[in-house]
Amino acid sequence: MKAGFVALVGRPNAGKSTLVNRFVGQKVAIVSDKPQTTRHRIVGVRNANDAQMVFVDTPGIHKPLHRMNQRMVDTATDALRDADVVVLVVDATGDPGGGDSFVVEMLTRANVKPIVALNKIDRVPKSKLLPLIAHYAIALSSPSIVPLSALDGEGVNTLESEIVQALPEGDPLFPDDYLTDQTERTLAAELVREKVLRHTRDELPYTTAVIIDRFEEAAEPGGLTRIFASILVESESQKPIVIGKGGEMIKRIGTEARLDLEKMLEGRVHLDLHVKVRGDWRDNIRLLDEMGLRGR
Ligand SMILES: Nc1nc2c(ncn2[C@@H]2O[C@H](COP(=O)(O)OP(=O)(O)OP(=O)(O)O)[C@@H](O)[C@H]2O)c(=O)[nH]1
Ligand SMILES: [Mg+2]
Repeated sequence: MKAGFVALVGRPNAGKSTLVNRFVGQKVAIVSDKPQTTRHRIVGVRNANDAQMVFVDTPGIHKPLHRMNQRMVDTATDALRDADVVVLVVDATGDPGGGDSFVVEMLTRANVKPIVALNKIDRVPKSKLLPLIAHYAIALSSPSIVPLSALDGEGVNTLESEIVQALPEGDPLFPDDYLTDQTERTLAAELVREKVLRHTRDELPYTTAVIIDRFEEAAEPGGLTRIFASILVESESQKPIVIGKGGEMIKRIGTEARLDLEKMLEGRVHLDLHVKVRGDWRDNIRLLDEMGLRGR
């Protein structure tokens, strides 16, 4: 039996959360086409092939301009320290740039030899893949490199074999029905934020956070769960964007999040959303702590 922690790290938008969801077989991390979607550490477990892989999804590594972003990047670097295996997830649709070199240097400094997952090959011609493989082979002095698509699953089995091979021998760290450390409360906040990310653009995805004010569990299985949440924005001018014309946007966000939540909770959900202005939330220690964005 093999068991251990597998950290997924890389630049924002590379596909780390998509990959963790595929490995777990369930949505434990929200996904969007906007960078910096994941803001905290997310554990998702996979039991297969005589191994327990404890995946740790991390925020994308970027230049931090707010306290929130510093905590995000710290979360990613801390995950390296605790990992038995590190997977560097790379978006293979672009050419390697400064951000990619920064991540490679960080791994080298930390003395980490990652497995490289070249992701999104469903959108990359084979001719573009070879130079990229050569680039990472040189930059990280011949690591194992696996081209794959987290979206359609191609190559994911190969990555899994590489991970299992690299894991230490050991007993499982969690019971085999344990899938994630994310509470229903956190997942509820995240699913609302996912819909905000999906429907807004420009600075809104970065300046929005979701806080659960009250979470009333269903009295019986399949019963009604009542969730009261606040969507935080940074300025009065952002409020009408989230609310939309005649409340159309907030209604759409609420409906889509509620449908996801009803599936997750296997019961009816009453979701009550409010938009609040909190000018400094990205630098507000109390709010960041409350959101589970832990500092060092
Ligand atoms: N075409 C394609 N798109 C993908 C693939 N994997 C992920 N994506 C898309 O890439 C975008 C980012 O995916 P995420 O999983 O949120 O990326 P992430 O690395 O977790 O991003 P952060 O949380 O911001 O660091 C989403 O729009 C995904 O649907 C893939 O294999 N192929
Ligand atoms: Mg993510």
